[in-house]
Amino acid sequence: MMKTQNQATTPNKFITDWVSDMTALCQPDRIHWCDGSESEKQSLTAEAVQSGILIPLNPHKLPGCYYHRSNPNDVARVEQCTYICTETPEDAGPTNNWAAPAEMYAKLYDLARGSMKGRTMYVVPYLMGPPGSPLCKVGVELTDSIYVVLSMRIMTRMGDIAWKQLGESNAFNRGLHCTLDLNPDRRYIAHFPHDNAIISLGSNYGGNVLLGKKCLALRIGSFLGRKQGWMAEHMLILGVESPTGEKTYVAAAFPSACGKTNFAMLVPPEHFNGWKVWTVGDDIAWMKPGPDGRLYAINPEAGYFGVVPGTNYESNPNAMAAMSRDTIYTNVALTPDGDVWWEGKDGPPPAECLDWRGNKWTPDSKEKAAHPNSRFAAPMINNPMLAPEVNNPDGVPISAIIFGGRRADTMPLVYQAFNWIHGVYIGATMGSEMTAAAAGVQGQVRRDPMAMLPFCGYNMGDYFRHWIQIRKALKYPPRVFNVNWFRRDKEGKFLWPGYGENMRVLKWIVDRCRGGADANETPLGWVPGAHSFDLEGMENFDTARLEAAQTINYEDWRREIIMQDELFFKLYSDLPKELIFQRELLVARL
Ligand code: GTP
Ligand code: SPV
Ligand code: MN
Repeated sequence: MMKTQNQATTPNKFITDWVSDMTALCQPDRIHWCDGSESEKQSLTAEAVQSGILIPLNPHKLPGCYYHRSNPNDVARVEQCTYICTETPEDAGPTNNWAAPAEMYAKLYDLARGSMKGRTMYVVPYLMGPPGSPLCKVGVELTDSIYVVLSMRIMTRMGDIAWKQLGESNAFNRGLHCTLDLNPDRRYIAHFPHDNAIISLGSNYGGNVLLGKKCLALRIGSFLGRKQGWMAEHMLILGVESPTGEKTYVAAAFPSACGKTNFAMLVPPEHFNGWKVWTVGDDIAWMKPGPDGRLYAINPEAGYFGVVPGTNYESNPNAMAAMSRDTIYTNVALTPDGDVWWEGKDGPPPAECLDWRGNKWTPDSKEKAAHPNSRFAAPMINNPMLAPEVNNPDGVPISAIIFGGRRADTMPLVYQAFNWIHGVYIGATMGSEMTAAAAGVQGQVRRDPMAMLPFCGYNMGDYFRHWIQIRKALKYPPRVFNVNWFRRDKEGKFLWPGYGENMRVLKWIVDRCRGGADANETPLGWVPGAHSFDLEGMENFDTARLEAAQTINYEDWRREIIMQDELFFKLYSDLPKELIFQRELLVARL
């Protein structure tokens, strides 16, 4: 029998019925309906601190910041436990794990039954997208994790604002999250696209449990987008402002831990006096053709769940500012004075600290102090370069789409697709080295089409077809580019300095979109012409390294095409013929 409960904060019958069904299933001791208020944040934070889930950080150095350690077996997304439960396996396609919806519901409800005994069930209403936007979606997450509630409060527009948008409607995503005992054998991230529902069990980490993010905004979102004529993409959105105040917006798809947050927060080098880069979003874009024939994008999120290691005042000062207050740090190292530390932070390492597992760490330790996938959750309003358009319900018009992976070889620093369909082919055949953002082997190159391999909620072949189709609704399709910040020399050093210097690549892209910069034709696509790529102010940079970064090595490309074929074989029966034709054209050009 339930002991306490605050009043349901919405009269919506669909909500109250569903919450009472899930209450009967999970049998929590208490229900807490979240309103999103400041006082609620304070009381939940105090409770989390008291129970040891959050550790307050030094209020002078990091005001409003807290520290969290996850279970060491629960530090990243788990693709092998992620399911798309469509009616048929063909609907989910060969790149997703599939299970029959009825069987999956039965199995997961069995695991969830009684799992919240002695615990509180939090009802977390949230919006994905600016209120009033035609793309904005309502989600409700039922969770027994106070860490999830406080993180969702940062990552989404959480609280009564969502009830207001929902009204009496039944159009909301139903998300159920039960922490269980964190046994990896009972870990499931299951999506039911036809029901707009998600069940996540047995994890308490990031993309597995902040259900608005990868589960709703990408997997369910991509499924809905195909039906409704829009796109849900794993893309950052940024605005480039010229010294005369002209703004150009671009969206870029890089796989997990391949540089989206960094690119979205880029600070131009000194040479680009008067140029500004504004962040609209750092991870997810929802895009829809507008009435004027351009492609418009919104960022559905309200915060950043960013990779911490490697972040410092040189590589990403805006991220450092964003995580300087009101931030939850997960799995970094904790110093004796209540500060946080990680590999790649400014300054020397602490003489002693506690590592992400809570063990004593010194600079002589062999293990890393921070987990490679340690993260910060920071409100986007902390970002000094937050684009004011982020709250615009109509979004921003996209001039360029950029694809990019983490490739030690083969892929040039930058090239431009000949046209839209060629651009779709480039995105569809993307490859990237695997990173710590997902559990599994690191460093191995795998195909990750449009950076959506772990996030596409339906058949990847149909997803490619959707990309091809969208072109028909666009009078002014974005130009498409490919970049690679991660090509290496023989010694294993990055050929291109990256980070702020990526402004030079971005500037060429913006110039191309505005019909400015010249380009040379290669078998891969257009590359910067001799005088259109600005290297001024890079006194210590050897231009031979740029040439090496741009080299097309035909031996590498033969291997690349064979690797691309592996994905095409897997998808063969669903693959749009246009892409096979693009493959033939590329082989002929090479
Ligand atoms: P998710 O949040 O997992 O989707 O990652 P992301 O795509 O936002 O990647 P992020 O910007 O957090 O960067 C991931 C890693 O790549 C960090 O360790 C960065 O330091 C590194 N990185 C980012 N940009 C560059 C770059 O231009 N050059 C090099 N060499 N490394 C970079
Ligand atoms: C990613 O893996 O692409 C992330 C981190 O952005 S998570 O939210 O854990 O999916
Ligand atoms: Mn991501």
